[in-house]
Amino acid sequence: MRLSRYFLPVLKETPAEAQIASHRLMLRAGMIKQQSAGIYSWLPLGYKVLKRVEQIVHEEQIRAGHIPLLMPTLQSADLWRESGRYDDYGQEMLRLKDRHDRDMLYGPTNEEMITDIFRANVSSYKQLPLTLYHIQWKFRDEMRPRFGVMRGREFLMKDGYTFDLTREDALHAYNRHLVSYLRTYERMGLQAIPMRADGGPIGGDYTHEFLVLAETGESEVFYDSEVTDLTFGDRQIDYDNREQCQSILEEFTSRYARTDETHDPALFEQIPEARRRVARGIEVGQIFYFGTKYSEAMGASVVTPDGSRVPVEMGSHGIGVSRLLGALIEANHDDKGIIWPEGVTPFHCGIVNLKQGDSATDAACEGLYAALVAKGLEPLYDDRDERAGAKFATMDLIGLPWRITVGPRGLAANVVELTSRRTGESEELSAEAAVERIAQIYAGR
Ligand code: 5CA
Repeated sequence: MRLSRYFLPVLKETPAEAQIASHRLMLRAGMIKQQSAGIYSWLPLGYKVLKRVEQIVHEEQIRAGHIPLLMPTLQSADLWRESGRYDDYGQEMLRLKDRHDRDMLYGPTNEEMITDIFRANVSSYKQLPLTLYHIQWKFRDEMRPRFGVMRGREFLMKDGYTFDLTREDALHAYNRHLVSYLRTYERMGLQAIPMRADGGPIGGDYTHEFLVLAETGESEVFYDSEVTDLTFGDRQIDYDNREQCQSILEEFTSRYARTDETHDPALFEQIPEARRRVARGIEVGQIFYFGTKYSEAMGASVVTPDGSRVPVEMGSHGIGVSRLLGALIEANHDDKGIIWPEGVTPFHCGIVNLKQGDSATDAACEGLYAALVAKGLEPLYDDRDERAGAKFATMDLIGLPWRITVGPRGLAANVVELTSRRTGESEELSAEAAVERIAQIYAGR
């Protein structure tokens, strides 16, 4: 993409309404525009990152054997009357009427609808296990929408629903989700720690939230510092292997790590004092096992091997896809702007032409651009007729992990400059070597 032809409405001023870095930077970098409280347009740069995050979520869900589908945002109130949640959900639910005066709602989550799909189509244990998920917009009329996409009213969520014959099978589905989430967040360059939590309006007494530690997080968390040493790495996972999934769950959840809802001071005090941590975190996902809460209420049952009928065992598992952009920026920025991890960056690298209009630098930049594209990479070429300082400031603000700078002096010596956004370190090398290096960095991503 050439910047002169792109739509990147960066702001010079720091927006007064934004209280935290990620909100400020998303506005300044031209990623989002607020349309109403907690409702945003995703401008091209923001949309691009959102799609990258979504793509990683899809790939990891499919790898775990989960099946994508798509349910609508608008739902009939009648389904929610069956589960009893139409009245219980309260003011967070956006309720509306269609032209026939029928009660509708904008879905805050989809347990009822997926249970309806299940009961209409599945009746035998032979069709289990089954995990269906979608990535769809949700609406929750939050009392205090704030911090940009972090606590929106309209937000993008991945929600997956598991159907199993027995409690044991359902717990394996829970473990599988925990493992797939660890992998998902790590691929994005984020550490998200599973912590014991509370079921809230979804229900269920067995649930973990995934938290990214950040001073600006909305949740208070209590944990043993050893949990921050755990990494998933590139382990090979067989998602059908119960022992393997169970042992990963134990590895990541046996140490104390809880949100304030489930915090137990007496247990916490048993951790050696030097390892006790009280901090704040951003909840980027939550998994729930709730058994037959919805299947019983809505008549979703299956015939068992002995011919009897039992309500299906269920769980639901969510990732805050749009919130993740806020969390990623909270965890990756400095005073100049965003620093995207390579896994989610909107463009693989930037190209800065220090002397736009000079035939030699223009030609070198075009050559670099073509060579990067030929390697399957997506560069953002700043071809505007601007001062070098302004070009650097834009690149630093939007946070591409790598920048190639091309100027007359370097070209005379046959080199360009390759700069890491994270470390600020630069290196001079030939244009060909720079392309090779970038290609290597992204190989396999
Ligand atoms: N049905 C279940 C899981 S499928 C569910 O709705 N879970 S949830 O309520 O925990 O939401 C899942 C994730 O969505 C949360 O962990 C959080 O990351 C994200 N989320 C929830 N509310 C908001 C909001 N107002 N703005 C942005 N993201 C949100």
